[in-house]
Amino acid sequence: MHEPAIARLRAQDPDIAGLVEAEARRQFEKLRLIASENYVSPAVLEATGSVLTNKYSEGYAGRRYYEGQQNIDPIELLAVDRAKQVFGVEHANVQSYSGSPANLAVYLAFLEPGDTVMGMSLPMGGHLTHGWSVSATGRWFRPVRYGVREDTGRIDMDQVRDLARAERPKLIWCGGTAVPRTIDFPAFAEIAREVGAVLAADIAHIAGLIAGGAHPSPVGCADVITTTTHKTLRGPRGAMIMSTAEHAKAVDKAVFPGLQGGPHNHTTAAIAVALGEAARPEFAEYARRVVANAKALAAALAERGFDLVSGGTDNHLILIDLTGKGVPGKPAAQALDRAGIELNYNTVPFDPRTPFDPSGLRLGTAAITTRGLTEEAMPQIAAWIDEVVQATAKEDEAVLARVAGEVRELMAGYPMPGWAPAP
Ligand code: DSN
Repeated sequence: MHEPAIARLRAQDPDIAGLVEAEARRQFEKLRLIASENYVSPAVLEATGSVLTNKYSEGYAGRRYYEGQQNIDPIELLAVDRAKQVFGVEHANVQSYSGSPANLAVYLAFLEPGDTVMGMSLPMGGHLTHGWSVSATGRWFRPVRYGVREDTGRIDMDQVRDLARAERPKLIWCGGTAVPRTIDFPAFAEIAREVGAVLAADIAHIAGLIAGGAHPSPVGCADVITTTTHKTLRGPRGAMIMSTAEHAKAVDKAVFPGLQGGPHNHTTAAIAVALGEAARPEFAEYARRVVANAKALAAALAERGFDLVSGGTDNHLILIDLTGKGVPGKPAAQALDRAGIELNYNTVPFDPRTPFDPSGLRLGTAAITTRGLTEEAMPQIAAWIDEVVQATAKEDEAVLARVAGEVRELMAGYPMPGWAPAP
């Protein structure tokens, strides 16, 4: 049973309703370890599915290009105020459609085409929009890229400093999509100041941990901070850009009218709801548990001989190099999915394989922590991953089917926000 209910959808469009129900059941039964995913609350779902989707609101509160903003303006102002409070920032823009558009707005606010941008290389753990070659950001700007040290798997701050001094980027990105260790925001800030670059922190993965006090904040270090709202922050699919007051105008102009038309007001309301949840003491406890679970899972995997990039984790994310297990990331991820364990194949630093068939697996604990799993469950999860990876090498489908049943049985004991099996 979906919550909020989808009875009218079922009556009017059983095809779509059936697929929504099937997806909900899939999310209920599986061990969801994709590091960028979560389960939102029913309140966030209700806001996302509200009549606010009917309204156009180009502009900002008090300065719109459409009439009828009596309720939209206070909703957006609430979202902005809550973002300012939760993250302790001077300015927040909550209109970006998602993470990539938010990052593009940073380029529009601070750079001209052809300017130099420095970001973490994608296969090392960065993001497409930090200047990777296939992204507009790597084609329209001049990218220079840093990575991690081969001996530690941690960001090579000497390389960051040397490259910045040599290339004088106008913009430096820190943050990424496969970074298992704490980002040293003060060190990045020192380098950016020295070379006169704008420092942008992309905290999409760790925003919830920062909000909950389980990761240091880039506030006071970064000039501009971007984040999606749907990963550890546990809100709807959307994004925010935060900055000092000095850059507020440039950021807002870049989002609208620079890149976008009307904001998605239903998403804005859901972001406000999620930020309200993130301000509660329970959320700090949630963030602490996400990290505790990731550390426990990393330790259990290491005990079973898995090679973890950087040797472990400080946050919600674990990156496994499967080379030593003799199985590439893609077949392992596909087998794990058949066994009820959902994660993604991923490049590892210095990967000799291709991004579409890489050596690694990326996993995270944000979603399973929302379901209520604790550190005690992590050795069992590591054991299942180990069994399935071994079964992949032997093409043993029977093991996968057995594990899928055991996973289903475990997850049946942990309620899912937004859906429950019919009584
Ligand atoms: N898709 C996001 C992630 O999985 O990390 C990045 O854009």
